[in-house]
Amino acid sequence: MQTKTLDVRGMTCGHCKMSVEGALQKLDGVTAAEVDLGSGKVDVTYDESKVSLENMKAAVEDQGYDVSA
Ligand code: 9UX
Repeated sequence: MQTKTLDVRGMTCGHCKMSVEGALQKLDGVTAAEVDLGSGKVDVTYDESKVSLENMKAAVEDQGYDVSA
């Protein structure tokens, strides 16, 4: 298990938080995703044998946000 922090731009309201957390938590291998709206940081805990950083970034981008890690 591993934890990483993603930087997401464009999240401003609580719905953004829910969309991004939901999209990440839906991925097989992600066990926790927590958005901090103020900073745009997203802490994700995941099993690196099941899901990659690229998978997670793609899931966030699919929700319409720019992401870097
Ligand atoms: Mo809230 Mo986020 O109206 O893109 S869902 S700002």
